[in-house]
This record gives sequence, structure tokens and C-alpha cells, in this order.
Amino acid sequence: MTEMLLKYFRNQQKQVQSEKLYDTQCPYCSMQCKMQFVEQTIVTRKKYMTIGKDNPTSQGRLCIKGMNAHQHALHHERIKYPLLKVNGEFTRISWEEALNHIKENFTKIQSEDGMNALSVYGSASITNEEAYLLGKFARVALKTKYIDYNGRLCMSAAASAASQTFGMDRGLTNSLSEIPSVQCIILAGTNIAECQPTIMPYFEKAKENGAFIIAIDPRETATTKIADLHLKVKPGKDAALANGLLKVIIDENYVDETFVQERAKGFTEVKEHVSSFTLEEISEWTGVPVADIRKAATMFGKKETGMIFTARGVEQQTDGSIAVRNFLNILIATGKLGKWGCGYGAITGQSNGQGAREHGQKADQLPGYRSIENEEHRAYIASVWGIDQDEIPRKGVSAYEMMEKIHDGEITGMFLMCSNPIVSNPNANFVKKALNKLKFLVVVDMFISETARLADLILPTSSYLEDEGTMTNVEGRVTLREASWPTPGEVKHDWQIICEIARVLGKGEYFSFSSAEEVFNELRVASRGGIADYYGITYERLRKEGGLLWPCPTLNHKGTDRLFEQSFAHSDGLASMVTVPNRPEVPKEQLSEEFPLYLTTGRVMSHYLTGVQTRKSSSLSARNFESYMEIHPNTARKYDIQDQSLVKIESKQGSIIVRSKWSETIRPDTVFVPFHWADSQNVNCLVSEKLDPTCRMPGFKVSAVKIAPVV
Ligand SMILES: Nc1nc2c(c(=O)[nH]1)N[C@H]1C(S)=C(S)[C@@H](COP(=O)(O)OP(=O)(O)OC[C@H]3O[C@@H](n4cnc5c(=O)[nH]c(N)nc54)[C@H](O)[C@@H]3O)O[C@H]1N2
Ligand SMILES: Nc1nc2c(c(=O)[nH]1)N[C@H]1C(S)=C(S)[C@@H](COP(=O)(O)OP(=O)(O)OC[C@H]3O[C@@H](n4cnc5c(=O)[nH]c(N)nc54)[C@H](O)[C@@H]3O)O[C@H]1N2
Ligand code: SF4
Ligand SMILES: [Mo]
Repeated sequence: MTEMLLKYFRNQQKQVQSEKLYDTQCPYCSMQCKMQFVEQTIVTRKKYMTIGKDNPTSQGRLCIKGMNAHQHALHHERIKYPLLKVNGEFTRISWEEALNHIKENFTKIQSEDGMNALSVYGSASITNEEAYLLGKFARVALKTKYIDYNGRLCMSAAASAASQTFGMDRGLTNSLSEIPSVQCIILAGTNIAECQPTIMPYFEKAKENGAFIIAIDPRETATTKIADLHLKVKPGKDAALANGLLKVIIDENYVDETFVQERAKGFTEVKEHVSSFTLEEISEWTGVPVADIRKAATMFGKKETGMIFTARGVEQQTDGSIAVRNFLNILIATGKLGKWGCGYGAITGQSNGQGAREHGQKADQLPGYRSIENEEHRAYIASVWGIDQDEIPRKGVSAYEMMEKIHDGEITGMFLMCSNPIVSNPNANFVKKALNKLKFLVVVDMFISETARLADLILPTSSYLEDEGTMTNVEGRVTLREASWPTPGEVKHDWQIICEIARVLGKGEYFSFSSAEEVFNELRVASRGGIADYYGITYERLRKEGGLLWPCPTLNHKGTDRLFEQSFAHSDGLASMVTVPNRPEVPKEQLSEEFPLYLTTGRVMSHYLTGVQTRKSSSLSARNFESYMEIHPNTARKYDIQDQSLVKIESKQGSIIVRSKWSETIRPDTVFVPFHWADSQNVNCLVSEKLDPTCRMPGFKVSAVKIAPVV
């Protein structure tokens, strides 16, 4: 009898409980961890969770952000209909009304202020298909030269350094699978433990295998804890520190003479340059003891295999691109490129930080990493797009410079997709003022972000759970993000929105796509023969093979795991070394009596970028619900600042108020504030407008500030 009852209940349970699985990829960082969104129905109750799924990059792992990503996607504040600002209030309108409104305002601006008065601001958190389409939209549908994207604030220094040194920019020159066997690793200005947590096992394995790990960071972080040697550099002095390392490598003869002779140019000049300064000078300028510089260089020089990784600590500087080039000089001098266990990694930031920098959203770029100023490249892309070569506008300006052009009245309209620039741009108060001056601002977002609040029209877009497309991850591996969760309300995908606006502007014939895959098939052709060649990659292959590393020029090409084995991508096949001054040509913010402390900015594990998504997630915001300032207790006492008390931080640009957090492990001359919070906690109100002269990267990582307790 009991057994019969049990059987009965089990059957009942089966009927009322169901579980549906949706394949997807994490919307946050460049690891692009594959995962499954799980919807359980228990009686009438729904329960949701996210679990990891095996793949070559993250191997099934997830971090806390990935596990809770669905919380923002399912959040009740998702916008579900187009919203028009009427008398200062957002009012629901239909898509038809929204599209007509765009047509009317765009056409008016074009006739009143000229074609280049419209601008496009894109993102590296959208798919390759969408990034490609946005570039095409600016050039073909709007005919404007003004397009740039948030990746300018992220990957531009590393991208420009790799392009100049190697002739090609793929974040990692080797696949992650080589890391466990690398014998010496330099982690410069990267906090992988908090920012790409699922990459850590590769480095932990290397350590188990005896690797010597060197970290360069002004703070102790979860990442520097795995290092054997931590160089606690003064913020902004990485270029000089790399010169110190190079000097030891050259003076102590760790140079791979054959490699510098046969595979590179510029070594003689670099050798001469390093003889013009002493290690003591470098030590004083960078704050790193001579013995530590010597130890790091010796270890890197003498080990047979070695890799250097940089991230935003080194790159988000007004000399970021040349600082990275100096780390690449070290790799070339020691011959640690193009072979097993030897290479460079610029740890990519956003989910599609790699792919979105290859297919034409950048001010000076056409798809396939082509140049908009190169006649051959223009001719090829014009042929793919079916337009005349002369119709493609010339290059525009970088993201922040577009804000300046708005301020000057040259740009009067903006179409902004997937970014929150009034929180993420430097000189945030100025950027807010600029966006407020626009005649017409359209923002495409999932939420009413701080920037969307300023918009005239907000268009509701789909989340990662709903929007299918390809993303190119930290390795340069193109992956297919499946998405089958239904879109809420009247939400549309970013690529659909672009196509529909093009249609009402009379350019529908160039944007007649009915799926992301169709867009990808055009992207494949547009990238064909370019540096970032995706031609051989198809949705079918991605489904079957689980991701392919570009370049992949033909349908039977297996993708490229390791770059530069035989030659570099410059036309002469050589890597290009450069001499880097210890003191940058454009001086950085200097400490003064009035502003006696360095401010550096960055991230915490539980939040993502400007926090619009992660602040919506209860599990994530419970971990850090407000901003803070990390400060050394000795410094705090000097300025009368208690632990956990409110402190005012002020620079020449502005001021903010956050809570103090004492930490014995940060440099005493430096404070750190994360940038995930807005309004009165927006740290970018303090960051200056100065840009790297080469790549136009802002100097997010060094400001001069003063601090005072809030009474
Ligand atoms: N949890 C989380 N993960 C993320 C993101 C996020 O917002 N949150 N964002 C993603 C994106 S878009 C990006 S770009 C990456 C960023 O990834 P990272 O670049 O690793 O992150 P950051 O915290 O900006 O900076 C890294 C480290 O640089 C150090 N640093 C500051 N100034 C200097 C300096 O002058 N020299 C050196 N050598 N180091 C310095 C900081 O103390 C910090 O520990 O992370 C991605 N992953
Ligand atoms: N002080 C300081 N400032 C920094 C940095 C720093 O280290 N320090 N780092 C810089 C870096 S590396 C980066 S990458 C930038 C990033 O800064 P932002 O470009 O501002 O990035 P997010 O905060 O991710 O803003 C993305 C917005 O798009 C929305 N969104 C998310 N997914 C989608 C989508 O699929 N489609 C659409 N249409 N919208 C979507 C989100 O809700 C959010 O409002 O910040 C930079 N700013
Ligand atoms: S945030 Fe990055 S490491 Fe974490 S789950 Fe998402 S993709 Fe993976
Ligand atoms: Mo980034």
C-alpha cells in the first residue's frame, strides 16, 4: 500500500514540477562563460537559477556575477515599451510613433546642421552582428563620420600598442590552455581574480607547476596574492618600470640575440636608450625598490617560457599605449613570442570587447579591422555594402571627443546604444552638460540608466537571455551565444532596432536582415581578407565546434590558436620595438600641496561597470551596496578620517562623497575608488579630460586629489 502511495505521489510530483534549460552566455566579462538558465516550476511557483556549462575557455566555471545575471534580466524595472519624454516625463508610445519621431528629428538635424551633426555611440557589450551593423548604420544610413564606442575607454591602448608592435591586435597571442605550463608570468595592472575570476585556475595551475608570478599594482588585491613578487608601483609609472626591467634584461644579457636580429626591428635604439638612465632613477620615479626590479627582470629573463599580461591598470593612462609597447619590448628582447608558453595577453574587458573592436564601430575603422582611410579597404567594403566608395565618410573622433563636439555645438543629435557615458566617461560633469545640450538623444537600453534619464527617446532592448549572436571572447575565440528566452513586452533586439530605423530613413534595402545569422553571414564576407578574418566561421561550425579562434579565413580552416609563430603581421613580417621615455611627453596629473594624493579607480568582484545591471541584482548589490575609498590607515589618520566614515574627495574637476575603508595594503600615497556607482558617488566627476595622444584613452587610473572628513 505505502509503495503504491509513494508511486502515486512521485507521479504527481513529476506532473507539477518541470525544469526548462536555456543555453546562454554570461553578459558580463570577456571570459564569456557558457551557462544554462534554469527555470523550475514547482506547483505554480517559478524558481530561476544559472549553472555553468562546459566549454574550452571557462570549462564550466562561473563566478558570482554569472550565477546571478538572470536577476537583472528578469528585473521588474526592465523597460518594455518605447518611452518618449513629454514635459520631462517618460511616456509609453508605440514603435511606429517612436520610429516616426526618429525619422522626423534625424532628418531635421541633418537639414539644419549637416550630416555630421548626427553621431552614434556604440558598445562592446553588444554582439559582433550588432557592432558590425551599427558601424554600417552610421556610414550608410546616417552618412555621418561621427561614430565611436565605449571600448575606446577600455581596449584602445592595448589595441593600438599591439597593432603598432605586431601589426595585429588579438588580445591573447596564445590560447589559455598554454598558461599552466608557463614558467614566469607578469600580471601588470590586471586584477583577474575579481574581473575574470574563471580564468584563475589557469594561473593557479601554472603556480602549482612552479611558475614564478610577478604582479604590478599599487594595491594588494586577490590577484597580487597569488604572486611571488609584488611590485607596488606608483600609479601611472608603468612605462618607466618596464624600462627598468628592460635595462636589467639587456645589461645582464638575457636578450635573445637571434630573435631581435631576425624577427624584430628597433633593438639597437632600445639598447642605447636603456643605457641613458640608472635603475636608481627608475626606482625613485616608480616607487619600486631596485632589488625588486632586478629580481623580476632576472626571473623573467632566465626562464625558458614567459608571458606578460596587461589590463586597464597599465592601459587607462594618458601614456597607456606606449606603456604597453614597453612591456611588448620586454617580450621581443627575450624572444618570448610565437612559441609554446610565450606570448602577450591584453586581458579584454567587456563581454565582446574583442569582437566589437574589429568590425567597424571605431571612428577610424571598417569591418575586419580595416582602416577607413585606406583606399583599398574602402573600395572592398563599399562593394560589400553595395554603395559607392566615396559615399563612405572619413574618420571621426574618439568617444570623449564626441562629447566635446557636442559641447561645441558641432554634434547636435546622438544615437546611443548600450552604454552609460555620463557615469563611465572622464570629466563626468562636463559630459552630462554636453548630453543635455543635444537637440535629440536616443538611448537604446534595458533600463532607464543615468544617461537614459537625459534622453528624448528610450528604446527597449533585449537582454543576453533573449538575443542570439556571436561574441568574441578573451582568447579571440568566436563563440555563439544561443538565446531562446522570450523577449518581454514590446522589446526588440539591438540589430532589429538598427534595421527598423534604417528602413524609416529610406535605407531599408541595405538592412534587410531577418535574423542575427543573416547579419553574421554579411559580416563574414565584409571581414574576408582583413586582419580579423571571420570568413571561415559559420553558426553551424560554432554549434558543432564550440568556438573558433580568428583568423579563420576558410570554411575548412581550424582557426588560429597561436599567433606570430613564423612572422608578425606587419608587411615586413617584423615586430617593431620603440624607445619609451620614463616621463611621458604629455605630463600626467602631478601631486601638489593642494592635491597631495593619487586617486586610482577600478572594479570590485560583485559589480559590473557603471552598475546599471548589477545594482539591480539583489545578490550582487548585497555584497557592495555603496561605493568606498580604500586608504592606508596612516594616511587616513593624517587627514583625520576614521574607518567606515564619510569622506569628501576632491580634484580639479569636481568632488564626490563616499565611505572610507582602511587597508594596510594600499600604497600610502594612493587611494582607490571603484566606478560602479553614479550621481554623488560617481568617481568620474574627479577624472580629467586628458587623453592618450595616440589612442585617445582617458587617464582613469591617475588623478591628483585631496580628501577631508565629512562632518
Ligand atoms: N567584477 C568585474 N569584472 C569585470 C568588470 C567589472 O566592472 N567588474 N569589467 C570588465 C571590463 S569592461 C574590464 S575593462 C576589465 C578590467 O579589468 P582590470 O583592468 O583587471 O580591472 P581594474 O580594477 O580596472 O584595474 C586593474 C588593477 O589595476 C590597478 N591599477 C591602478 N592603477 C594602476 C597603475 O597605475 N599601474 C598598475 N600597474 N596598476 C594599476 C588597480 O589597483 C586594479 O587592481 O574587467 C572586466 N571584468
Ligand atoms: N573611472 C573609471 N571609469 C571607467 C573605467 C575605469 O576603470 N575607471 N573603465 C572604463 C571601461 S574599461 C569601460 S568598458 C567603460 C564602460 O562603461 P559603459 O559603456 O557606460 O558600460 P555599462 O555600465 O556596461 O553600460 C551599459 C549600458 O547598456 C545597457 N545594456 C546592457 N546590455 C545591453 C544590450 O545588449 N543592449 C543595449 N542596447 N543596452 C544594454 C546597460 O543596462 C547599461 O545601462 O567604463 C569606463 N570608465
Ligand atoms: S562575469 Fe566573467 S567570469 Fe564571471 S561568469 Fe560572467 S563571464 Fe564568467
Ligand atoms: Mo572595459
